[in-house]
Amino acid sequence: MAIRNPVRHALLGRTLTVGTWIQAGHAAVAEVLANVGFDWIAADCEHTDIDISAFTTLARGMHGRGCVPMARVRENDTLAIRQVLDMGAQGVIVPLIDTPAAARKAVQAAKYPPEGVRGFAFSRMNNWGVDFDEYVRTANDDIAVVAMIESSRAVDTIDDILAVDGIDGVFIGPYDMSGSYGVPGETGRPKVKEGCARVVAACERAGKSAGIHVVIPTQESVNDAVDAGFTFIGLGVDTVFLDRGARAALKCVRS
Ligand code: 3PY
Ligand code: MG
Repeated sequence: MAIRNPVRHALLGRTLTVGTWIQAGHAAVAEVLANVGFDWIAADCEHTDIDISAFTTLARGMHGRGCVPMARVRENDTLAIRQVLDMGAQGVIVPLIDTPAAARKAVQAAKYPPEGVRGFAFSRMNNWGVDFDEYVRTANDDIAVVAMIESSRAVDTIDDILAVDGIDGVFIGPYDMSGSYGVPGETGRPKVKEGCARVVAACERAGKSAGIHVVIPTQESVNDAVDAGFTFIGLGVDTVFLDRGARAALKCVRS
């Protein structure tokens, strides 16, 4: 079956895609960022007040603007994954996956039977039933499932996580990762970087994409991520862009 979601295709082909992250749940944020030209945008439903209703509004802001809407769901929860897929996500990024069993649960939530347990219903993504048959036929091949690797335990089991069919790639959460190594926020520490390098090497072996969130993008941090072999790069966060842009503007006047 054809893969129509270019991001899933890129994940499995280990081709570079660049996305960004939304924490402020207003449609204008989605519209502005979607117009910038990112390949994908993930709405963060884990560390924010973005609920399913706010997510739907964000997805509406992204659709038709050439980027693939994704959701970082609040946890590895079957209903959380089902709802974002029904309401606008073409991919899910599932936090804190550190065992193959957790990875399998995430994939099952995202796939229709027989591969998984996703429920069939009329929903926004099948045009409220108008495109039900076509959507059901293509969804399992179309939807990207990305496991977040955010702990030393996950690094230790990375080969088994990547071996789970339906996991298209992984995405490192550098802040949780640094916390799990006992150095919260110190994402550049050698033991954290070593953990990240083990994830990239495992992805190369498995033929799947390694991703990372470059939370504060600078030329150096982006070059580091690309040079390290990451091909699924989350660039910045709406709130960080706002903060940096506002500070830079104010500095023009104050300096
Ligand atoms: C982390 O750094 O842990 C994240 O989840 C960033 O998205
Ligand atoms: Mg995290």
